[in-house]
Amino acid sequence: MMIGSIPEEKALELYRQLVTARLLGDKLLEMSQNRVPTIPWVHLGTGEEAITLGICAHLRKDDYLKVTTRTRVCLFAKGMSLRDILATECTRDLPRVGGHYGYFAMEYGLICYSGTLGEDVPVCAGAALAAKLTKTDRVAVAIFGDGTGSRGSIHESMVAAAALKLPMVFVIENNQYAQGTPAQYSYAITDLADRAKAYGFPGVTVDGNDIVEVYEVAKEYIERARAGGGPGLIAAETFRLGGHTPQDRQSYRPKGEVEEWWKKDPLPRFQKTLMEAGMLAEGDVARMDEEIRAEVDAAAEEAQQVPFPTMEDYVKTAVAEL
Ligand SMILES: Cc1ncc(C[n+]2csc(CCOP(=O)(O)OP(=O)(O)O)c2C)c(N)n1
Ligand SMILES: [Mg+2]
Repeated sequence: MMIGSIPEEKALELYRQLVTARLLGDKLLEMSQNRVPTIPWVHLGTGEEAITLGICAHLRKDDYLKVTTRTRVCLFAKGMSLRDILATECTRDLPRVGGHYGYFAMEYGLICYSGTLGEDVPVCAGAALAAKLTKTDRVAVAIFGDGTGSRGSIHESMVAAAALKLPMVFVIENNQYAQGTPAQYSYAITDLADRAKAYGFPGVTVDGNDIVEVYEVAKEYIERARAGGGPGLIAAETFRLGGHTPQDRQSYRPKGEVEEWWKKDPLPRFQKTLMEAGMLAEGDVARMDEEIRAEVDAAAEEAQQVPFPTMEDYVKTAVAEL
């Protein structure tokens, strides 16, 4: 049995990953509210998880990936353990991931995301260039927000990636807002994938809340890049279901907008697809939920046992990285 081109086993794995990412985000919020020392900026991506997970389904551990701050809870799909993710979030495991909250972990091909938004995309393009020059078949994927997508660093990366035919996929995670600014205020075009034409590579807009569509398109774009066909742009339409941060009062939102988007939440949507296909039953949903909750709880406990780094740890890592 298949869902589109997704084999049943893979579809069930994706479902499990969607639940895991959601519960990990919830846990992060709970920890920050309970004053567990965490990274100060809890930028949750509730409802945006299908994009990173649909992409990671086609990435190897040695491929390069730059996520957004919202989708860092999906990094288990690139090989990080839940414990390591939460230990990083608790600022305990920082030297091992490069001493930065943005996750720089070459063992998982993770390019650090930058707090200065967009500065990380040229780094990702550099990784794609390295992959090409060293004649490996690695690819680099850079995921960034709709607000970030207008920065000059992204434009320059796209120009270079096109000219050098880099094995790279650019992904705009259009969650409709950059803090309080709606995406339609920032762009004179409605279809952000149209930008690809100007650079000379393919572009496509997908429903980022439909993991099946993301999976199919990501497969095509990543396979093409890996085979030497050059870069591409995927504009994934989604929605930031929560505030910019949990403290955001969201007074800039039109009435009813959030409620409408909750109806398109990728998690129950995919659950319904799997149930209709007979791959998932009510009992499986409840069982998986319980199992994953236990895994996330255990990871949170373990993460809080990881000692805080010492200055020596940082120095050791810095020297080792050189
Ligand atoms: C270069 C830069 N400008 C401004 C900021 C402040 N800032 C942090 S998050 C954010 C919104 C980014 O919007 P978007 O790229 O759409 O990502 P989203 O938060 O929606 O995931 C801004 C403006 C920053 N961190 N870096
Ligand atoms: Mg945004």
